[in-house]
Parts: sequence; structure tokens; C-alpha cells
Amino acid sequence: MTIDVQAIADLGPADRTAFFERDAGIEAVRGDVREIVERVREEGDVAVREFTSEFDGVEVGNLEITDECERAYDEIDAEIREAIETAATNVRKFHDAQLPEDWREEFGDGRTLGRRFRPIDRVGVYVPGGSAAYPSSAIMGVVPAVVAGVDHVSVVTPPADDVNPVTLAAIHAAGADAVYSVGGAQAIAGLAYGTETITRVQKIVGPGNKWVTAAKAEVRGDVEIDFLAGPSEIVVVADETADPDLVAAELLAQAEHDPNASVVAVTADEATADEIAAAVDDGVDAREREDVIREALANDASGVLHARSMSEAILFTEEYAPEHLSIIADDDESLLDRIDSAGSVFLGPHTPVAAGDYASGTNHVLPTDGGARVTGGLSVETFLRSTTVQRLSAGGLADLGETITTLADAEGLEAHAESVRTRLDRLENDRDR
Ligand code: HSO
Ligand code: ZN
Repeated sequence: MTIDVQAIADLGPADRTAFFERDAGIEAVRGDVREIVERVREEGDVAVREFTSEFDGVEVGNLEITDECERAYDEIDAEIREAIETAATNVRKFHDAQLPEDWREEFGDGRTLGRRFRPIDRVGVYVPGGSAAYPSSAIMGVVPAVVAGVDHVSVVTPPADDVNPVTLAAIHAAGADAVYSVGGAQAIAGLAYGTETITRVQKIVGPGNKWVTAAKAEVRGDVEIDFLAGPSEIVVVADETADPDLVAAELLAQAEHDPNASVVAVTADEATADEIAAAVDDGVDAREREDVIREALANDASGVLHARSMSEAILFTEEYAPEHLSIIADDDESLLDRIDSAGSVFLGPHTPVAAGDYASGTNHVLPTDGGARVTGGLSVETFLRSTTVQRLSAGGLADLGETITTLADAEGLEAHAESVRTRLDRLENDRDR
């Protein structure tokens, strides 16, 4: 079997750690990454060029390639251009729907409170290159920033002798303001601290390999980041009505991303588990990226699991907190009601994860490694900051005055209390006059 079939009840501590404490392997490169980041911070473009030559084997001409992206857009195959536009339009519409309205509301006599949303000024989006060059990730990173109203969206993407023109075209279509031909930790450092060429940004988003991810961890604190995204993950929750071939297709699809991908199917029916594993076995040979897929299927964090009940399957899923959750079961909605931790959910037999990966409109930059326990994926909010706004009327202050002064006195912050009493005294004098 290319994928293990196991009972959840039989999982030992090591199995549970493999499933629940997935590790993107970034710690091992933290030391090297720190050096790269420091050098780019101190030496700017010179260091960027040197690292690009060392790691990508490319002597870059112009670091900025914004115009090249526009040219690539004009020159690529019309059919691909159209697909990019359709995907970008759908992603734009879904993210448009997320734009929050500023609001103010009366919360008691004379106490008006509200929230206001403003875009971050300058953000950077990492778009992977190399064997994992994803034009779709350009759309997923850039479009929400544009929708949020970010003033300056920079994109970094690694150079190569044969950079995929479709990636460059997608970066242009998504609406990036500036594009730089640099990847890896040096790109993250360039965005975080700025160089002669690269504009310093306030927040960096987007997926990348372990060097990129380690660099994001390194610069966090000096600059905001979205989250640390590792290899792809999926959990498919299936019941006995699910077509095993479709479940297998979902596992094979996410497995082709990365030898370290974690792909799991979980079902309460042992026969279904066996059928899914057999379908994976049958399907793997015909896949172009068979080698990557086989490694991912053999990962300790991959498997077909059978539970004693759907409740046990749900508990497993909740503890795993997958990046992608597919539910192919009769009562999918009620199963979903019992799950809180998942990055993006795909319901029913006609909803492949690939729909969200490319074109339905939802974002595919999602938390991995259990990040879904505390955060969602990229959204318009990723690129907004909120401000609270308030106004008290004279009556509103009079109502609240004693509560404030009592707490301020209790904290020993007499000047705080006084800032209120002064006002209350004035109000009283005004009334006496
Ligand atoms: N499934 C990936 C995103 C992607 N899929 C890009 C295809 N292209 C996120 O884990
Ligand atoms: Zn994918």
C-alpha cells in the first residue's frame, strides 16, 4: 500500500505527534537565514545580488521587473490570460464582499463608539518560483491587498533562467505596483528593511519554502507578517456514501505539492477506509508528479484512518486543525458544525480543493501546522488596520465619571481620575451658573 490504513484508536504517541505537531522544518535553517537577513539589512542591493548569484545561480540585471510582468501579460497564450482574469475576478469579488464598513453606534446615553478601517500603506507579497511556481499564489496574495486599498503592493519572486512567464503575467493581472526579481530569505530581508531598489514594507505575506518561512520568522517584530505557512495539508472526512475515487483524488492532488505534504482521509467505516487506500494505490501511477506524491503519502503525517464513530473522526480532525478540510458525507453541514479549526472548508462531492486553489474566489494562502487553531487564511482584513473612535456627550461623561475615577484611583493613577473630575467640575459649574 502506498498509504497506511490505521485505526485512530491504535495511534501511539509518536503517531499522534506526527499528525498533530506537524513541523515545517524551519528551525534547522534559522542560523543560516539570520546571517542572510543581517547582510541584506546592512549591505542592501549588493548582498541581494550576491545571494541571488549564490543560491539561484543567476546574475540579475535589473532587480526591478515590473515592466517585464506587463510584457509577459501581453505575450502569454490568450487562453491562459483569460483563465488568469477569470480567477482574479472571482477572487476580487469574494474579497470585495469582505470589506468591512466603518461604523458608529450609541452604546448608552451619550456614549458613541465605533470602528474605522484603513489599509496598511505598503505591503510585500512573496510569490514562490522554482519547481513550485504558482501564478495562482500571485493572485491570492496581491488581489486582497488591492481590494483593501493598500497604496503600494510590492511583489518579490525568485529569478531563474526560465522564470515562468505565466507567474509574471499573473502578478501584473493581480495589480502589483512594483515587482522585484529576488527570492528566498534575501527577498524577505529586502522587503523588511528596504534596499536601494526595494521599497521597505510594513507587512509581508505569502507562502514560500523553508528559507522564506524561516526569514519571515526572523524579521517578525521589525515588520508584520501574515503567518508561517508550511507544506500543504488536507483532511478529508468521508462517510460510506463517499466515492473513494474522489477522496483519493483529493489526497493525490495536495500530495503533489510537496514530499512533506500531509494528506489524511478519515472515516467511521473500515471498508470505506480500505477502498480509499486502494483508490490511492490505483491512482498514483498515472500521476505526473508520482515521485513527490509517493513521498508525501509515505509521510508519517499521512494516512487513511478509521474511527469507531463519526464523533471520533471529528475529534481527530479538530485536533489536527487542517489547512484544507474536505467533507464528503451525507450530513456534511452537521459535521461541519462540530469543527472549529480548519483553514478552508470544501463541502460535498462537487467541490474539489482545487476549486479554491485556483478559481472559485476563496484564498489559498492558509495556515498550516495547526495554525488554523488560532487564525484563518489571507483575507482583506490581513491588509487592514482598525481604529476605534469615540465621543461622549456631557451626559455620557457624567454617567461614566464615577466608574472611571474609582478604577483610576484604585490603580493609583490620580491624573487619570483628575482628567475626568476637571470636566465634571466644569459641567457642574456651568449648571450652577
Ligand atoms: N494548495 C495550495 C495552493 C495551490 N494549489 C497553488 C495549486 N496551486 C495551498 O496549500
Ligand atoms: Zn493545491
